[in-house]
Amino acid sequence: MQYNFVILHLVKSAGNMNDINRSNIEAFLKLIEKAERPVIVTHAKPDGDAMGSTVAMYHFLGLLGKERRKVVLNDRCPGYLRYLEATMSAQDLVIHNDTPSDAEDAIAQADLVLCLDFHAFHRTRNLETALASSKAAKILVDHHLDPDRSLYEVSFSETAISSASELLYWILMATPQIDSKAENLPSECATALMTGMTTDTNNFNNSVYPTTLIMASQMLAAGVDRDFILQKINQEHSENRLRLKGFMLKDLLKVTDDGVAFMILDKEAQLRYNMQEGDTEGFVNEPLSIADVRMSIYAREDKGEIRISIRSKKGTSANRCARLFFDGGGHENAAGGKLLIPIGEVEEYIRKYTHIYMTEYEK
Ligand SMILES: [Mn+2]
Repeated sequence: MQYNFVILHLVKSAGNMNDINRSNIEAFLKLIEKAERPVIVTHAKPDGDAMGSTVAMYHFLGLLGKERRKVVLNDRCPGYLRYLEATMSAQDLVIHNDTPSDAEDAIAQADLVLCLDFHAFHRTRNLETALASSKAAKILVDHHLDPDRSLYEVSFSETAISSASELLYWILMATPQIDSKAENLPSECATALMTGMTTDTNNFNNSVYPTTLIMASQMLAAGVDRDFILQKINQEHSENRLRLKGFMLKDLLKVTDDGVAFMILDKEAQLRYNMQEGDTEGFVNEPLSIADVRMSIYAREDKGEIRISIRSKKGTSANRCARLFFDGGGHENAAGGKLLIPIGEVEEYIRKYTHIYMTEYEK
């Protein structure tokens, strides 16, 4: 087999991708070649990067002749990402929310599990138990902090990268099958990877590394239709979604003296605006446009818990705040978590603990 050392050298020198090396790539391909029933999983409430890396891996497995591959999701992706889902054969997609036992059976019967865009099994929600008891070999492709590498035969874990989709791009480029030519990627695979990188960087607004732009350039040269992707992710939403955004920014947004902005969305408002999964994706970034704001928190009432998204400006750690006070974590400037308190107590909680955080931990 020929391995392309130009690519290996490029990603090594431009980024910080120690895991993309010859022995890891060889081990990755060997596991796939051996597998008869590979299963791909990603985190619950899949976003563009989760779906992008998942769908791309699905098509790469197809290229390698893995006809019996399956994608197992905890829940279905939001509507604006259905164009990615639609490139897969419907019988290869199993969704735990719809058919729990089929999803668990698929994981139990898998002889290889590819884990994409999450650092711990619990991020897959209802798939956690099946993953933990699976004896199959596992491969990790992820860009979050601190994964447990002992759970995986092969792990690609890099944090100095835009997205799991970009990481998967460089992994695939280093394989003999793709041979460092983006035009060798199946076109559905390339579109999915470009989507994941574009959504996780918020269209090149954050987490852009030298390798990110090289990837974008190579993808455009290979004919990936970026206009189509941008239209799908930006211009296919409902009128309700835009009105909900207006309501949140005008009526819900509060800013504390510590430079923390927060919005708390209760069930009643979600019903009033007929909110669909994924509708508020990205809204948490908006308050960072305010000069005095260093961190933005979005709290949403969701089945029995309060889901928390946190974004911060450079120099303030969303990840540390999420770990300390919101039972979560993530990336340095983009993290998430949850609260198990009544919605009526969330404002007081956020005010109290972000005050402690900003005055005692961020000084
Ligand atoms: Mn991601």
